[in-house]
Formats: sequence, structure tokens, C-alpha cells
Amino acid sequence: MLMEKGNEGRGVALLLGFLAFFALAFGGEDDGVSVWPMPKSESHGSQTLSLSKDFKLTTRGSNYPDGSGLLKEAFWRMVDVVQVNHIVDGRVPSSMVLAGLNVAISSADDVLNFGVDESYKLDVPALGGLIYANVEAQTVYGALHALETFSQLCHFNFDERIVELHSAPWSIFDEPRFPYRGLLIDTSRHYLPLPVMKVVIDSMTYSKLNVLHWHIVDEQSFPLEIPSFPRLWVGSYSYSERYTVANALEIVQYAQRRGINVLAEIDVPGHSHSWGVGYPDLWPSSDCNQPLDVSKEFTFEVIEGILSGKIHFLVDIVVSVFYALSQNFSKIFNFKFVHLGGDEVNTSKFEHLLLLLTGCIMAKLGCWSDTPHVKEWLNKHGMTESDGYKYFVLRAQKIAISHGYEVINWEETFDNFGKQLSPETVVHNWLGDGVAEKVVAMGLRCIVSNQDKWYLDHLDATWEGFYMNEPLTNITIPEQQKRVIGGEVCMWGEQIDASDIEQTIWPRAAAAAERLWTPIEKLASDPTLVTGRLARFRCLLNQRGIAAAPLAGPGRAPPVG
Ligand code: CP6
Repeated sequence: MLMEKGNEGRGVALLLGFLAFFALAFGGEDDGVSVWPMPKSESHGSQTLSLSKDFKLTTRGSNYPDGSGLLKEAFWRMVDVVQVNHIVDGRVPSSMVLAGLNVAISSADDVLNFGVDESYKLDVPALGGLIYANVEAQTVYGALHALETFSQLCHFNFDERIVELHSAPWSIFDEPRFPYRGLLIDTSRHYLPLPVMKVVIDSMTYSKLNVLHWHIVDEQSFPLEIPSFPRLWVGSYSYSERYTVANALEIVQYAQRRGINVLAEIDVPGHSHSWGVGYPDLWPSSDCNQPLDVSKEFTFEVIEGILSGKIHFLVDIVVSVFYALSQNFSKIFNFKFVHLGGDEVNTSKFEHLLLLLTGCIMAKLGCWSDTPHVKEWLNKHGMTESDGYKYFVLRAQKIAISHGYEVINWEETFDNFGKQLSPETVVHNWLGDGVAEKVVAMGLRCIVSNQDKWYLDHLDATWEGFYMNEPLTNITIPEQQKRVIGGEVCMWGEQIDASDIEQTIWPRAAAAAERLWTPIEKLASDPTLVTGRLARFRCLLNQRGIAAAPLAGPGRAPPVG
């Protein structure tokens, strides 16, 4: 009886194998490429190799000295996630065992910044033995992507306890469609401990996202230490819910060693209640505690102090001299861009009234002209509230530019001031569709994050919707297309914290990551065509310790009844 059952099983397996053979032989999808996001071009065969227990990194023909060990560390992380350390030497003939990976990098330099060459070539031979798989890349960051892709070709076989690599030989050439592929995290609404941020960074590398947009401060809390104004982080939730300068540096360096730039956001002039907890002068009045007080020079001294790290007051010197001499904001956040927010500044009485009528908690935003000294200042300068908002945003831009940054602002700044923004401004869309086309037609650059498609805090947004959001909709002129530098999914923090951030981000962020990486011709026109591959990627995240939700997770209505 048992025998029969066994035979039955084998019969089914044979039948499946037979069907798979036909599917392959007669041009059906062979489903062999389970890499996420899909590479730009690939071809493969049907051999199965296995990885040596002693899988090695070599760097013949490479110009990259790896003085900091960045590549070596990435290689050992890769070896670790594919579980080479669990291999038991078995019955695999040595000719089918891959000895290692040779990585040849052209550039000796490993400065990570916007637009760094992320391309790579990955060739896996059909036979093992003494032969190595080969990676070629312009920069070490392209090589990191190659390692990620290689890891996704590997599967741990629990019966044999070996690491298998199917469908060899492989020849892959890959590079991203967009240079900016971001994820926003928000540490003001809920503090995120450093280990949680690091896990988020790790998980980003698995789907080749390359910008961590760190929305550090907002109205609820100011968790970052600012040496030049050491009372700013009095606005944090608690002593333990703070980032020191050293913590911020640790996160930036951790990300950079994984090919990820950190974009710091200092959102002004709205969303700034927490700033005034330590410096009440930043509030127009106690009833009007955001937006920041446009009428005071002190406000701009603080912004200058944050971005420069310069010390303004004798009393603060004692506290901050040590840090200020060694590090400052623009040295730590050394990405080419800084994000200066500029969103949701409700300055007009009309909006104020509307917000009150609709019971919105942000009703106090429209209060500049309700505050006598601010109103007087506006009158003196012949400004309306809306002029004051423009003056604020443009002055903050100038400060950031003077420290070598290019500025990203939320789209309201474009809607209100358009061409008056610095020509280097990158406009960050969020309100809806159709903005990018206006921005790029006017000659500015754009990042797409339309809230109905790419906001992860919208739990009713499905992964299919994330997959189908096309940043270049209605943009056909190549020179305008280039100005859409990419897109970003946003994990706003009001409703999530360390306990559920991973499963709220994943797998939906991965759907957007493929949209931002893979050439449009290779993207599925119907998301159901990638369900299997995304489900496997989600499983891979789980295997690597990331609590990615099932594909039927966020975005699905709960069962009725
Ligand atoms: N915080 C800040 C937020 C949002 C924005 N800015 C936001 C607005 C609407 C939705 C989600 C998030 N929470 N600073 C807008 C850019 Cl639906």
C-alpha cells in the first residue's frame, strides 16, 4: 500500500515533469527567472549547478581596491543569505559545483551619489569545477546589485542540504530604468529604533531600491540631535526616542555601504510644531504653533544652524563643541539632495475656516495673520500670507543651496510658485496624477509618489495598484522623460511603528521597485502575470527574516461576515 502511494506520487511528479518539458519545449513561459525586479536582459539554460561549501570571492581584472571591505562584506552577506554555511558535502559531482564568483569592477572609486552607474553583467557557466561565475560592473554599486541577483538564482535544497542554482548557464545584463528609487520612512510620528531602520535598509537592497527618504522631524516629535541648537530635540518623545549625531552617521554609513543614499527631510514651514517645544520663539504664538514664524530672523538662523552645524550661542557651545567640530548635518547627510518639505501649509483664512468646519486637527495651521506681530510684519513687507509662504520656501532653498545641496520640495511649492523655485529644484509629487507632466514641461525635475497609488499607509492600496503606477504617463518627449528622475513609495508613520513596519512596506514596495527598475517593455501589462514571481520574492523576504505580508495582505478588504 505504501509502495503504491509512493509510486502514485512519482507518477504525478513524472506527469508534472512531462508537462513542464512540453511547456519549455514549445515556447511556454518556463518560469525559470524568479529574480525580482526582472533584469533588463537575460538568457539561461537548463543545467543545475550547486555552490561549493567553500564558495569564494575573487577579483581578477578588477580596479576596485576595496580598501574599506565594502565588496567583501557584501559578498559574505550574500553567502550568508543563501545559506552556504548549511551545506553538507554530498553527492554532487565536482564538475557541477561552482567554486566561486569573480567580480571585476572598472572604477576604483566608491563615492556613492545620485546617478552612480548601477549596471552589471552576470555570467554563470553551465559547468562548475574550477570555473567561476563572473560579474562585471562599472562601480562597486553595480556589483552589489549583481550579488543580489546571483543570490536570487540560488535555492537551498533541504533534502540534499546543498545550495542549488538552476537554469544555468545564465547571461544577464542589467541596469535600472530610473536613477531614483525611493522609500520614505517617518520617524516623527513613531520613533524607529536603529536596528529596525537597518532591517528596512537591508530589505531595500533585496528589491534594488536605492534612496531611503528619512522624514526625520514633523509636528509630533523632533528626534534628531542638532548640535547648533541643542534644545531642538527637547521636542522628541523621550530621551530614548532620539537619534544622536553619531546614530544618524551610523544609519547613513550603513545605507551607503549597501548602495543606498539617505535623503534627509527637514519639512518647513508647516509640520513643525515639535521645533517650538525647545524653542518657543519659533512659534508665532502659543495658539499658533505652526507654521514656523516667518517674521523672525531667528527662524532662519535655526534652519541655517541645522544645515550648517554652526554654533550661535555661547551657552550652547559647551554642549555642542565636540560634535560640531567633528560632524555636521551636511557632512553626515552627504547625498546631493536635501528635502525641505513645504507641504500642507495652510496659511489662508479660507482654508483655516474650511479645516475648522471639517473638524480637521490641523486647523491651527492658518494662523500667521491671526498673530499680530506676524501680521504686522507681513503688512510691512507688503506680503499676503501666501507671499510669506513663498518667501519662506525660497529663503530655505537658498540656505540649503549655500551648503551645496540641490533641493527637493513637495509639490505644493510647485503648484504655488512654479518657475520661481530654484531651477535645480526637484518637485516631489504626492497629491495625485498628472503633476509630473506639468513639472517636466516647465523644465524642472520630478519624483513621483502619487498618494492614491504609492502611499503605503493607504492600507487599501493593492500591490497590483503599486505595480501599475507608471511614472511617465503622458510624458513622451525624451528630454522631459529624463527629468522624471524616479519615484518613491511612502511609509508615513502615523499608524505604524516598529511592530508592523515590515509587513506594511512589503511586498507592496517591491511591486513599485520593479516598475522603477525594469524597462517598460519588460513589465507585465497585467499584474496577474507576475503574481507567482512576486509571491516567490515575498517568500524570499520571509526566508531572510523580513516579515513581508502575504500577497493577499494590505490592500485586501477583510472577509465579509
Ligand atoms: N506628513 C507630512 C504627512 C503627509 C504629508 N506630509 C501625508 C498627507 C496625506 C496622506 C499621507 C501623508 N502625514 N509631513 C504629505 C506629503 Cl494621505
